[in-house]
Amino acid sequence: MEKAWWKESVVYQIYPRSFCDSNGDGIGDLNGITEKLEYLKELGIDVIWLSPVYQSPNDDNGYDISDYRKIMPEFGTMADYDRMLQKAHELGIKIMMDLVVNHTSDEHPWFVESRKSKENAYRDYYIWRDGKEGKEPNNWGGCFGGSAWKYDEGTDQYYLHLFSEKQPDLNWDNPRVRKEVFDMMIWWCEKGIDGLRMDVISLISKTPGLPDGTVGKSGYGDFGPYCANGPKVHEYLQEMNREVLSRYDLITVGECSGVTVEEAKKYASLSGKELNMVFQFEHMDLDGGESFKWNHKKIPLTGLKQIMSKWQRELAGKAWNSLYWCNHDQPRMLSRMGNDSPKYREISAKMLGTCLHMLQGTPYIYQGEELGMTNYPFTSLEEFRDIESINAYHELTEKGVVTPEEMFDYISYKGRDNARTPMQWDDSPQAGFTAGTPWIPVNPNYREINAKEQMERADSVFYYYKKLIRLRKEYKIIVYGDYELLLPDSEELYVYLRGYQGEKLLTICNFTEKEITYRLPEELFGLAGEVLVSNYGRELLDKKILLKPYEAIAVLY
Ligand code: TEU
Ligand code: CA
Repeated sequence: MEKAWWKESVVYQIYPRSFCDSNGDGIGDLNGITEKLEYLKELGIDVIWLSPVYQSPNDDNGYDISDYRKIMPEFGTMADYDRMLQKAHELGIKIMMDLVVNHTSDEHPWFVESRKSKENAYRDYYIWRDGKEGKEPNNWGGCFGGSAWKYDEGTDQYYLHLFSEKQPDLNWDNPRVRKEVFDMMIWWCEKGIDGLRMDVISLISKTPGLPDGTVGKSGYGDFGPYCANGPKVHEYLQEMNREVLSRYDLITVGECSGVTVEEAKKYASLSGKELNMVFQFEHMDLDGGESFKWNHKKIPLTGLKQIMSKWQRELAGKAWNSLYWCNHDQPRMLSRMGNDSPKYREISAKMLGTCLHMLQGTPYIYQGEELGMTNYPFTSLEEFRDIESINAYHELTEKGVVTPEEMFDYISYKGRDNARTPMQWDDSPQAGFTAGTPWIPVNPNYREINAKEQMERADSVFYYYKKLIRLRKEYKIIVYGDYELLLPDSEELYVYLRGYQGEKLLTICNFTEKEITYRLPEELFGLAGEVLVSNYGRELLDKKILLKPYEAIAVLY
């Protein structure tokens, strides 16, 4: 397989609002990130994916952009940005920017113009339609509740917004829109950025006619089949690749809700006509249900293994995988598939890290994951900030679909704010995140869980992650080896075997707090194995071993 730096990299995601506040206003900022670059250097990551830092009214925390070429004043200035970029580069760290171009903010000048009149030169930058018999143009619901259409009195038409009503969808079928987006991308590339993470890029091409979707529990139709992997998405991404991406040496990942392996083979084909890789959602959606993700179910391990294995196997030699357990849209994986009680928190965090980092693909670490940060212990609705959780709470309880008690439990368990509480730097007030009042409460467990404590202790989650990252640099089998799932039916163990140029790498992860006997596969009998990493400090692996709670071990043969 052809080697590439982005296949060998480890990416670290920063959610700027919650990373580090340098000026005491309670909001993380660019100078805060610059201060912490040495910390990331110590961890050993190669690339930072920076969630949006552009000018935005913050209806969806920066995923609603009103000026793509300006920095949000709360985050600093363009000079601060340039300093951050320069220092990152001096330390050998690359910067991947978030590209949010399925939609803009309704405060973006294009939309301000567009809504002025039907004749306006920018009208066709967005998706406007007449109502049908006094109602919305079709039955689609938006991701953040309600209809996906908003009526605009001025021109007596509706505009489409798959997310909040302050996030109108751009009309990618308009060549002028594509040209504007590509020009803006070139502007950032010329600044020297190293990569792009593309927000819901799978949704940019809508099926003509915008047919009604199947109605779900919310009472609205599902836009998925008519927006995800739409008819022209590959054509547009190939155009983007020709016009922009191919001219620079970038790492690119498309966030592709609704993506299947078949589609991913096109988006992320090794032929390089579109993107390097995609973020798929299948493993994260395993605990979803009738009302979207709102429930308190657990991801079944057999299901997780089946999906991870499908992606490992099917993309092999054809396309490239991304690997993630966490991001700013997901609750903490440690509280979801690990065990966040004091007894097992660290050991299970290391197990989850091992399980992900020994797979094929480019791993993404979300801020705080390397410390074993957990979900937040919510006690009231006032502690939530996220538009998705708040809207869903009101919509589902008011419709009587879910009781308020149940819904509170669901958003506490699954809500995105679990990932967005401030990064825990030390045990001083507000976890050293801010000298002021943080925009969202700090998790009270910061006194035990924080970067300072982790860095003072050799057996911490931090140093374990550091080792996982280093192993990927040292052993090509981790990056390029093939993959075979063992024990597919075990609801307790995730075991897989990688192979590369005559070597074998066995990874064993116990996802339970039980002690479990494990027998080595016969093909490895008699071979001398070298333990690459073990969360219990095990130094060799016998033919038959008693795995400890949440034990993980990777052995090279
Ligand atoms: O997320 C897209 C997306 O699919 C989410 O709506 C996801 O389903 C949800 O967050 C899971 O709870 C991207 C961004 O990552 C997210 O932060 C934005 O809110 C969204 O796009 C709109 O830009
Ligand atoms: Ca600040």
